[in-house]
Amino acid sequence: MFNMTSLVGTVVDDATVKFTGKASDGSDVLITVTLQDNLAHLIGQTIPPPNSADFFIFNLNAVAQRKYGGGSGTADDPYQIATVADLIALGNEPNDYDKHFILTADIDLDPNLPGRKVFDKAIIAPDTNAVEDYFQGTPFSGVFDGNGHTISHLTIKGAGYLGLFGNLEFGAKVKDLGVVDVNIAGSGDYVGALAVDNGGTVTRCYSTGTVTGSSDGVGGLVAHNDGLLTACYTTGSVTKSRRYVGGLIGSNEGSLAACYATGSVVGNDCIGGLVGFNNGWIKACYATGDVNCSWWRVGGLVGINFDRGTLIACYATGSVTGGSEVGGLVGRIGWNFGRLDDCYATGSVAGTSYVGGLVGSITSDGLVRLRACYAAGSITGSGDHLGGLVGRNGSSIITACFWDVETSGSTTSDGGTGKTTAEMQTAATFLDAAWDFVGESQNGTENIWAICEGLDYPKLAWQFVIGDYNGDGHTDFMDFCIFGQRWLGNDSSFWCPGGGTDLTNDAFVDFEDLMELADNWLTDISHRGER
Ligand SMILES: [Ca+2]
Ligand SMILES: [Ca+2]
Ligand SMILES: [Ca+2]
Ligand SMILES: [Ca+2]
Repeated sequence: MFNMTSLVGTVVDDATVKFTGKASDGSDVLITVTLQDNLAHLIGQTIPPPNSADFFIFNLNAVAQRKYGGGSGTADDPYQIATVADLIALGNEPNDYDKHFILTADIDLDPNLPGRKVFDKAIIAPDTNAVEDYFQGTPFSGVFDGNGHTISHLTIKGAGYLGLFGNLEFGAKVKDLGVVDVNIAGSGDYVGALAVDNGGTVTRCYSTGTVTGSSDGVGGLVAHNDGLLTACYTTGSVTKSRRYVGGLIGSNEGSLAACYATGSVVGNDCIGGLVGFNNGWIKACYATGDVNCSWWRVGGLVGINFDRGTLIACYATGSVTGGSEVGGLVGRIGWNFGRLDDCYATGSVAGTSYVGGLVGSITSDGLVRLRACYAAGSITGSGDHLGGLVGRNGSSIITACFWDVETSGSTTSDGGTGKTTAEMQTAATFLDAAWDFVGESQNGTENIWAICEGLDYPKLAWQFVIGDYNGDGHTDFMDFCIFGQRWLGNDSSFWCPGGGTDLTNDAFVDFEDLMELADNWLTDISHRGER
C-alpha cells in the first residue's frame, strides 16, 4: 500500500507534470501526466526495491480526451465546437443533444478537403429510420450558439430529412449562425439548410447556397417550422422541388418575425418566395426573389395561406409566374380564418386563371380579413378571374385596399379600389382610408406606413431606420446634430431617396419631427427591407 498524498509533484513544463514517491514496501512510484491539444496522457508504474519478495508491479497507461474543444456543456461553460471533428462528434452523441454548445471558429465542411465528406443525412439529430415517415431518432433540445461564425459547404445528398440539424425540439435554441454555400439535394420529403424540422427558437441565423428537393417540404433555411424564427434570412435558391416549397421555409405552422428571403424559388404546387404553405403567423417579413411554379398556388411571399395563417406588415417584390392561383403576395387563401393587414406586393404576376396583384384566389370556405393592403405589379393571364388586387374573392372582407390600375394593366379586381399611379403615390389616398402613417395620430399611433409622395408607393416604416440621417444604421447623437442644423427650417422628406430630416412630410422641421425622432431614438434594427 502507498498513500497517494505522499507523492511529490513537479511541473516539468507547460505540458508535463511528474509525480514521485515511495510505497510502504519500499517501491518507487512514478506517475507522469502530459497534455497535448485535447488529450491528457497518464503513465504510471511502481518499481519494487531490488531483491524484494514482493512481486506486485503496478502499470498505468490511460488517455483522456477533452470533449469537443473544451467546456462542460452548461449554459455558463458551453461545449466549444471549433473543428469539423468537434461538429461530427456532437452529431454522434445524442446524449449531449440537451447540452449547451458554442461555435468558436468558422468550420469548412468542403467535401474536397481532407477528413470531410458528402453527408447522406443531417449531421445533428438525424432521422434514423428513412423507411418510416417523419422523424425517428433523438431531437436536439439544447442550445447551439453560432457566436457569429459560419459553417460552410455543407454538402448532403440523400433521401429525405436533410439539413444541418434534423429535428430541433421545443426548447431548442439556435442563434447567430450562418450556414453558407450549402449544397443539399434530397430525393424524399423535407429538406432545409439549417434545420429540417424546427419546434424551437431560431434567432439571427441565415443560409446561402442551393437547396433542392424532389418532393414535399423544402425551404432555403428550414423545411418545416412550428417554432419561432426571428431575424433570419436566406439568399440561397430553392430549385426543382414539388410541393410546400419556400425561399425560407417550406411549410410554416409557427411564427416568423423580421425574416426575409432573396433567392429564387422553383416548384410545382404551394410555392412561395418566403413560405410555401402557411398556417402560422408572419410579421414584418419580405421576399424579393422570383417565384416560378409549374402547377398552381404560388405567391411572391406565400404559396397558400391556410387555417390560422396571418400576415402582418409584409411585402414581396419578386415576379411570380405559374398556372392558376397566382398572386404577387399570396397564391391562394384557402380555408383561412386569419388576416392580412398592412401588406403589399409590387412584382409582376403571370398565370392562367385566378391571377391577382396581391392574391390570386380566396376560396369561399374560410373567412379572412384583408385590410390596408395594396398591389402595383402587372397582371397577365390567359384565363379568367384576373384582378389588379385579387383574382377571385370567395369569402374575405376587404377593407381599405388599393391597386394601381395603370401599372397592373387591370381596371378590375374582385375587391379593393383601383387608383391611378399618381393617386397611389399620394398620402391622402391612404390617409382617407384610415391607414396608420408616421407623422399623424388620427389613424393610430403604431405608425406602420410612410411615403415619399409623388415618387413612390407607401412603404412599411420598419423598412427604415427612422431618424438615421447619416445612414450608418443607428439613430443616435450624430443624427441629432444633423437634425439640430435643420431645426425650424425647410428640409426634404426623410422617406424619399437621399431624403432629409422632415419625417412628417410637410417640408418643415419642427416639434412634430422631433417627436418622431424621439420615438425612434437609439433604434438599431438588425435588418431593413429594400428602400
Ligand atoms: Ca423517418
Ligand atoms: Ca400614425
Ligand atoms: Ca445614424
Ligand atoms: Ca415636418
